[in-house]
Amino acid sequence: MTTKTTGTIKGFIFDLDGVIVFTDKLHYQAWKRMADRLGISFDETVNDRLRGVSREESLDIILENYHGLALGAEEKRRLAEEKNSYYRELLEELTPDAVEEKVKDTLVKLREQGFKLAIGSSSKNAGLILERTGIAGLFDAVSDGNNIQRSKPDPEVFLKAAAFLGLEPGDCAVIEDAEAGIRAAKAGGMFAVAVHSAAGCPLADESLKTFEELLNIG
Ligand code: B16
Ligand code: MG
Repeated sequence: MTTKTTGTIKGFIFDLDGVIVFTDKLHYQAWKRMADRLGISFDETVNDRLRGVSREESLDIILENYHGLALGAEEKRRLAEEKNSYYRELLEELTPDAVEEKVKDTLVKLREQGFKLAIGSSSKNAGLILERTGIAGLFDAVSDGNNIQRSKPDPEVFLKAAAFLGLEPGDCAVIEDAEAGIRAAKAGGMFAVAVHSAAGCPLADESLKTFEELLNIG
């Protein structure tokens, strides 16, 4: 990493799925269960396109490989609900061990250094995930799929997170594993930090190899 110290960062806004906790593999299992039932081809490559994308938009991407009769809005709503019920079954098995120690340690250190921390997630299940993993208390604010009208790459979820923290967008760094999230951060005027599957994204201001490198930003 080429450490860029902007000097203006006062808060960090973290994507949840794929950054703080690897629920991405649970999303995959749940969509796969629904897709298999309908005979839809669905693999990790398609799954990668769902990162940071809302439940409804994810379903539309999966249905690109559905060759049955056209589905109406009500049938699509039921399919999205079916997937969500499979996903929530899997979330019930989450424990605090699902969050890596190095992630928790880094969050604690950032707090000790005086930074404000928020979640900025497209998920409507963010509250349940934070509760099951026991890390809700590490964040000053949560902006998630329940308080937005438009999903990433629209910046709404991050702009709301910054507002909840009482900070200007330009004072915030966003940590993301999805290109849609990096786009959202840049559209919102924030410093965009890419990790995991987004690392190397040319739109990002910074790419990290390890989560702990966050301690060098700001
Ligand atoms: P839900 P993030 C996103 O979370 C996931 O990456 C994406 O795969 C999912 O479709 C979306 O949340 C909505 O999730 O169905 O639980 O409301 O990466 O923005 O934290
Ligand atoms: Mg994500």
